Amino acid sequence: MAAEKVTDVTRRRRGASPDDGAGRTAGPPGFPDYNAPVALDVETQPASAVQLRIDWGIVARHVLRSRLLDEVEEAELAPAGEVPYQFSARGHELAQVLLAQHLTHPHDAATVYYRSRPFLMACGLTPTEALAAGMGRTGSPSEGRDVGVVFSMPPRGDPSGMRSAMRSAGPTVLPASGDVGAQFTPAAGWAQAITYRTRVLGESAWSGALAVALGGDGSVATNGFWSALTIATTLRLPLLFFIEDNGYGLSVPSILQTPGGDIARNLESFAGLLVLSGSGSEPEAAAALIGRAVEHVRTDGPCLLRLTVPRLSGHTFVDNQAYKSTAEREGEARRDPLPALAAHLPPEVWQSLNDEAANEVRNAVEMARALPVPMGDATRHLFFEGRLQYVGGSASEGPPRQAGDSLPPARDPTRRLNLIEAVRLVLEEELATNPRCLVFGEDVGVKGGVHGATAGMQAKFGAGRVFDTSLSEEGIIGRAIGMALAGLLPVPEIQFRKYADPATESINDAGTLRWRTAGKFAAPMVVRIPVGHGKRIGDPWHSVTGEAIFAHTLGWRLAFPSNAADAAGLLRSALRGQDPVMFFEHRALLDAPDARRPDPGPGHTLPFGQAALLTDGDSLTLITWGAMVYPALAAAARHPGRVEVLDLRTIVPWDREAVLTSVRKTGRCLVVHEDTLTGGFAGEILAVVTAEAFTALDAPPRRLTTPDCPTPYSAELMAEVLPNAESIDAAIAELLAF
Ligand SMILES: Cc1ncc(C[n+]2csc(CCOP(=O)(O)OP(=O)(O)O)c2C)c(N)n1
Repeated sequence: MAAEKVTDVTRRRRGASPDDGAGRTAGPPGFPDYNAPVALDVETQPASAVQLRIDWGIVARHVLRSRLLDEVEEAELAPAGEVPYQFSARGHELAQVLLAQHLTHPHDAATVYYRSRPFLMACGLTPTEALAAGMGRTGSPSEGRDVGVVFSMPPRGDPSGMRSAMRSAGPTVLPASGDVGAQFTPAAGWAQAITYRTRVLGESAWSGALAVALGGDGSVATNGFWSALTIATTLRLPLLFFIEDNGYGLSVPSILQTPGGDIARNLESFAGLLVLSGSGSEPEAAAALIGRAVEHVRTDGPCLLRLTVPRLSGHTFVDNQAYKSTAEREGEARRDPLPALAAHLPPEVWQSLNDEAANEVRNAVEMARALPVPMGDATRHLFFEGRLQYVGGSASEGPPRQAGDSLPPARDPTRRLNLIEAVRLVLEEELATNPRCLVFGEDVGVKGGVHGATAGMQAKFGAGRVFDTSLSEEGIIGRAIGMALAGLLPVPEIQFRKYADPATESINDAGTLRWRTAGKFAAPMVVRIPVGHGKRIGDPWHSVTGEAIFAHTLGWRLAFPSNAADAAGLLRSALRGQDPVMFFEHRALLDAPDARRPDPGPGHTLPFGQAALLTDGDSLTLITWGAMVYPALAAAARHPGRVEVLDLRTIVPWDREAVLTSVRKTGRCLVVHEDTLTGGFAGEILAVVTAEAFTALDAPPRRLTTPDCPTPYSAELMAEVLPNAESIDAAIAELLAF
């Protein structure tokens, strides 16, 4: 096939300079000048910046190993069921291997997808590891936990195979996701971390690094793609969108993913983006385009490179491609990059590389078969278990911080704080003592947050550390993943609980990231979310608590404090932990007199999983949390000495022992929460109480919650559905009389 037109449309319209003439500026005063040219550090100056000379022998070696591995899987291992879920990369190899040659900066990172194995192998993944992954064996990157082509890899060695002082390490391959499109925002997060570490922290070792996200033509239709594109271009981040367009997303043609089927063409007018497009089957042309793209990203900002590639096999082994015509398949075969690559080498060299690769693959099959099947630890690594991950978290570059170290002196202990002040004080302490901590979200910058939690913070710590973001919750959480993996401590705010909905995919992926990599990677972050109804008003959008959904979201800790002191202690613990944390701030409590407490001081931490016993009683245990604590206390006061009120304070983990000890003493149990009934967290507590304390019960355990309906806007209607002191009192009376 004739060489495709190489498109470069960006030079003529690169827009966003600090003042681009349209009145747009780079950001508020103090905001890092993302538009300023990046000065490359001499020692870490990437190879691409000095015109990488491609060694076609090395490229051929990687391409052939990948091709032969796919062939063995397709001919032998998949039909025999030894690799139960096989994704072939035949046709994609050349483009990916060429890309890997350029990722030579020690702080380069890539987010990959299931068809990225050639890239992984060119970055150091061995054929044995690749096969072990497909076979679900020990010794694979996920230790048999994840689909064999859903990879992660801490940096290793020299991806180009060429010795040079400038090529000391391969990229960090961030944990891939099985969700198409979920790879883009973490890459944007890593790219933003590069910018942060270079420009805000002045770490020259990070200068010139880049992030690249690999994706197919289907992935350009996803939310994650557009979110990352907006972030990368508005902030001019060193992010390469590397799109391998094989014309199909499974069986759906690319014309349904983007109009006309060519994302590069459609992005021609996107400001701040270099757009390149060409064939991934032609060695010289592809190498030139990739080199150009990488160089641009390292020095100038984001680029989207679309390379057309053939998909020479089905989407997976079981896909017979009946949706493609014979002519189409023949056309794809003609675009196979291997013959063109072979032409770059003398036939005898190609033959010997082929023989070598065949031997290597054959040996790898035997070695992978001999690896043990992972047994008995499938539930480990959901949370931090005491051994620090290799990649991710601000502690991974130094010892974890101890409580009370290098904090500002104690404040006036007689001062009473409201809940929002407590949150603000702890965040400011963290920003003051941990330069790797960043606070960001919608309106948290100049405005100080719609709830005021970050008021004045940007002025104190600068717009490089406390900043506003584009309106994309997937962007906020996905980017926090990338930042955390790059060693920062992101503290994003989601403006209201309901607006975490668009981030669901990223939240789920962040939670299972440690587990999926068998403890090698982790993305600790603290996500602050105002939840629940307001002091006087509610509605279906701003009043959700929804803790049950996050309790069911694997790998997240969840704090739900009811007062200022608990909020301070739990937030400080969260910031020093190694797991992702959801930190709920109840809107009705932010400034409520009931929730105010004396300042517990800068060393105060509160462990997760420790309930507070608020009243003593001998006849009933009332378990609650958040804003429901106060009507529960009012109701309990009407039954002096009889009701033991427990404030759980954290939902994940929750204090089973405190609950069971109390229920065994009182014989009765009532759970009250603001979240709705069906599937609410009360169900979980009552299931445990019933199973573990059945013989101690004198009455059926009960729950009192908002019924299964959204929070209404009318104050009268809202009062009708929320539990209150009267309805709680009635439930207590009923249970006591049983
Ligand atoms: C969010 C999400 N939706 C659907 C799927 C199922 N799925 C897996 S791959 C795929 C097609 C993706 O095509 P493309 O991005 O073009 O990559 P290619 O497989 O062609 O390399 C689909 C629909 C998924 N994994 N994730």
